[in-house]
Amino acid sequence: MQGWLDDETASRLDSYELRLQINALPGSEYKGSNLAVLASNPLYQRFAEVAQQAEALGLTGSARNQYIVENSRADMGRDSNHFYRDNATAHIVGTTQMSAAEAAAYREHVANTFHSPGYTVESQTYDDGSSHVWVRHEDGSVIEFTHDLDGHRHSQNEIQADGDQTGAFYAVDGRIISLFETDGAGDNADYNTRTATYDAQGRTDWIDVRRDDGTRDTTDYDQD
Ligand SMILES: [Ca+2]
Ligand SMILES: [Ca+2]
Repeated sequence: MQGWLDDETASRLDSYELRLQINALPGSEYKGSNLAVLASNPLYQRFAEVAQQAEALGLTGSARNQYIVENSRADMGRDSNHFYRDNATAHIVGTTQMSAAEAAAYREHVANTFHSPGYTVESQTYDDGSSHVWVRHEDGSVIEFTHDLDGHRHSQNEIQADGDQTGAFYAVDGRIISLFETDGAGDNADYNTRTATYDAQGRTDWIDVRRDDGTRDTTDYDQD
């Protein structure tokens, strides 16, 4: 099982590094959507995080790659709603000719070992070059990302299974322009939506609260 997931993780790591190389090429049309994928796919985010740790540990070459694979294996197990975990399990159960009782125990062991919630990634690139990515988790929560033509993150929105949402809009330099919350679950009596807008210095410029009864409260701090 471990070897199976490691093989898949290593080939994903290859494609991750290829994407990084593509980004280093000047004038690639593919660059914006490629950056968007690198920034929003949970496995690639994990690679970026672990690669940094490997670098801090002074690891290079195959030792570095091995470190990344070992520390991303559990993340690979979550990918595509446990597609690789479950396929490997079925293969192992079949080829080792386990009895029904053994197979049940083995499946349980695997599910307990690689237990992080699964997810799927869906993405779309539009005619104007901007892109939209949805990471849908097994528990019903979704993280949505939008990126512009050049791959700058434009927005990020987390939608919980109960409908509550929290999100942000970003300027091209990564600065937060606004934060918003939506009480989709209807369990917060004091608001339906609330939005805070920030100026270039990060100061609160504007707060807009819409209540469940349709009334609205706005506060203008009149910043730049
Ligand atoms: Ca709520
Ligand atoms: Ca409410």
